[in-house]
This record gives sequence, C-alpha cells and structure tokens, in this order.
Amino acid sequence: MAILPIVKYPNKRLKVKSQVVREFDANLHKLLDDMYETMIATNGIGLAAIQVDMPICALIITLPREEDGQQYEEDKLELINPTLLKTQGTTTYQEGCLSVPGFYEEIERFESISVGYQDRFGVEKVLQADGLLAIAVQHEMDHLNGVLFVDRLPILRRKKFEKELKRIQKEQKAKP
Ligand code: QAP
Ligand code: CO
Repeated sequence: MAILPIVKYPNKRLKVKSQVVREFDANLHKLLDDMYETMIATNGIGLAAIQVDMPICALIITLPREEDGQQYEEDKLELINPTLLKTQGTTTYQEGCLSVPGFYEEIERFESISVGYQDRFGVEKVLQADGLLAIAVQHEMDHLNGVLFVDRLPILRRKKFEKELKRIQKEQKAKP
C-alpha cells in the first residue's frame, strides 16, 4: 500500500482523456488500493485514477456516513469504465476537488443518475444514485473526460477562481 502524489491544477495531465480498462488484474487492484489509501490520507471522498497520474477509466468514492461522519472501507465504491445510462432533474452543490485544494464553488449537476460500470473483477453492474453520491459520481466521471469542476463555472466565476488560485498557490508554498 502506498500514498500516491496528487496531480494538481493547472497541470495539463488532468486534461487527458482516460483509457478504457481491459485488464482486471493485480495491477488494477493495487492501483485501486493505493487510490483508497491516498484518498483517505488527503481527506477526500472521491478520486479518479488520472488524479494520481494514471489516465484509465477508474474512480473510487467513499462518502462519510450520516450517523457519525466517518468513512468506512466497506462503503467504498469502485467504478471501472462507467457510462451514464439515465439522468433526472438538476441540482447544485458546493464542490471541491483534491486536484484544486482550497477552492469550492456551486456546480450544477443532474439530481439523480443511473450508471453502468464494471467492478474490479470486470463484472458489469448498475448504480442508481441521488443526493451527494450522484454529485460525486458525476464529478469523478468528468475527470475521465479531462474535465474539472472549475471548467463548468460560468465565465465570471471562472475568472474569480483564476484570481483566487494565485492566493491559494502562495498559501500552499508557505506550507512546510
Ligand atoms: C469530489 O472531492 C466531490 O479543497 C471529491 O483542501 C466534490 O474529495 C464529491 C478536498 C463534491 C462530491 C461533492 C478538497 C480535500 C477533497 C479540498 C473531494 C481540500 C481537501 C475533495
Ligand atoms: Co476532483
């Protein structure tokens, strides 16, 4: 197990389109395990493989439980080669991203979705999601297309972000 470095905005590697996964082997399983360790260590709730510099169609999500706000590995979702099957309604949520640390903005998403995907063994599954899970899945699936949540901001809020980024980058540099 290992904690992997996270690729940060504005690194162009985050814009690459991820490749379909064809081999559901030990290498994939190790990557997924390392992604989970990395996500927990960095206080994330979702992570796409491209964020650890592996542009393949794989993502993980582990939402905190409502009862105690804690994340449990048994709640972990691993989505390989996900595709959107059905969508319903729209909603907004204040999103963040481990690749854009320190910045949060309201983003519009579908309210509920149905997604086809494969698990780590290649078994085909369907996930129906609403609430925070639906938002997390859409956010992570965007990464597979090289899209960040800041790419979905209206032009004026995008400008606000680019300005704020300079302050965030200064703060990050000041950290040991
Ligand atoms: C994507 O985001 C997401 O700025 C996952 O300093 C976003 O895990 C899912 C994080 C919105 C659902 C709703 C961000 C950690 C984590 C930061 C994350 C930070 C430390 C973001
Ligand atoms: Co993200």
